[in-house]
Amino acid sequence: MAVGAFTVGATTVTKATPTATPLGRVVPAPASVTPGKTPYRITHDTAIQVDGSREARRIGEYLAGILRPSTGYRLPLSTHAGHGIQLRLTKGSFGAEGYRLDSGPSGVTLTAAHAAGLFHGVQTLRQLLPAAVEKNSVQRGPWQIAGGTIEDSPRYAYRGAMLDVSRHFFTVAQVKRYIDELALYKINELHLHLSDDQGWRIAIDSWPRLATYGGSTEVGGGAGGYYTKADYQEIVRYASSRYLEVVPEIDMPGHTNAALASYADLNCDGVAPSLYTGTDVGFSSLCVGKDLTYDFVDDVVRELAALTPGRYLHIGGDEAHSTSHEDYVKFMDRVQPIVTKYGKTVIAWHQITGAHPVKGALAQYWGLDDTDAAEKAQVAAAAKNGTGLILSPADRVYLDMKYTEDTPLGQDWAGLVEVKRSYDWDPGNYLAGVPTSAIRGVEAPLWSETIVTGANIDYMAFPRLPGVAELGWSPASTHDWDTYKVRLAAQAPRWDALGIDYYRSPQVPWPAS
Ligand code: TNX
Repeated sequence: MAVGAFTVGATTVTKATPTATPLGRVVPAPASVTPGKTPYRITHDTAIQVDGSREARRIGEYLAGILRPSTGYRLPLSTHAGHGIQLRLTKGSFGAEGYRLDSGPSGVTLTAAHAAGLFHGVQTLRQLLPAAVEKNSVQRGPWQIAGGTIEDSPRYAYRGAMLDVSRHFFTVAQVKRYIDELALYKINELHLHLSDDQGWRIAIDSWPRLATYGGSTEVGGGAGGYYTKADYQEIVRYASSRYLEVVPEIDMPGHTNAALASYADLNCDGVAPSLYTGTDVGFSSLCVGKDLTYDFVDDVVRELAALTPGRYLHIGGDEAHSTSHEDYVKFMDRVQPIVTKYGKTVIAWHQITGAHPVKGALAQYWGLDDTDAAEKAQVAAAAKNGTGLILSPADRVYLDMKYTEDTPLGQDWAGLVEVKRSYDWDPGNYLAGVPTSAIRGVEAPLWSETIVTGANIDYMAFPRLPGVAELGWSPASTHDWDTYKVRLAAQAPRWDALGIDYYRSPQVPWPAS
């Protein structure tokens, strides 16, 4: 707080006026920050200037949608030059997602080469404003943005979060809310785990019982649910309006009880098992020897690929404990070409590296710090051979792991994962023998065996998710727990304003509320 003096009648009154949030106090940490002297102050006559492009206008509307309710200002969109907030798309060396923010007394300008960069810049701008800007009713300002320049672009192109909508089903509205939370931290990939033993969550026209029967329950025996094609497209559209790409996953050949229960013919013995509502893993397998299995996969992949504008299709491949190794390899050899035939890049859990990953495939590592050396070496060998890696070490970034023994939700098979532990590692040197170029990024999965409500999602994701987002975005040179925890703590009033529940870790110096 700065202290300002003013005079009322004959008395001089000293009043604390809030200073602007320092330019670098955002999550993820920007690549470069040059503080200036004088802040910009948003007032009733601020306008949001956009260039002629449709995308800049759309992002301007999005920004106005955040600022108008809390400031109470009109903040009209305009294409005329003048003072205010400017959003500009121009050629420049910003990269696919980078941006530049210039702030001074006459305005704030965000410049980027691509819309995603402008959008990420808007998230930075948002975090530089007081947390009350997130509220839905008129709040007191002042609405200052510190002066200076930020030049920012991501370390990794793939910065993901996964939501398991199979173990418990989440509605379109719940997924949209999570998308908004992810966007605030510049996450750009939303991986949806759409099928598992406990539920099939996406309508497939050629195999309708997958959704109507296979989607009719969930862990604990609740009603489950599934996305119609229109629902799924609505999620994809909303994600893309927040510059996130949807990565759909159909987990195969294990984790398939819901499909096997829906169609008896998919089973080697022709007998459909019951629906499953427990939390065991590794007991189901598609029938690798049957041709029908590949007709099924072809239909599912074809329909899902057609609904998905994104580049990727995730085929799972983890915990296939009921599939022999030989069958697993055979299955993956047949299924990966189906994915590429429909124009998608294969992603699979890192067990795929024990088979033959196709050219261009990405493997998602979900081992632990102490996963045995042979398994890590197999992943590293695949990486040397050209398989890209997404890092999701379970004892670091699995958002369903308990923070401490007392965490009411979550599991602990990978260990207890406090906030510092989830942040304090480097994706760049996590796996020995992996070429730097093989690391495509990081992803924080949220498995939902114990996660039932939107508030449960928030509590497990916050405050760990912003740390994973920072590992994916910020240069390694900014990595420092002691300064990170202060920036993280400063996010809490924003979560309060947004109604985001979070774990009040004693490791983080939260502001007194
Ligand atoms: C392991 S991680 C699984 C999931 C579980 C999760 C629970 C992975 C690829 N498989 O089936 O939901 O643990 O933490």
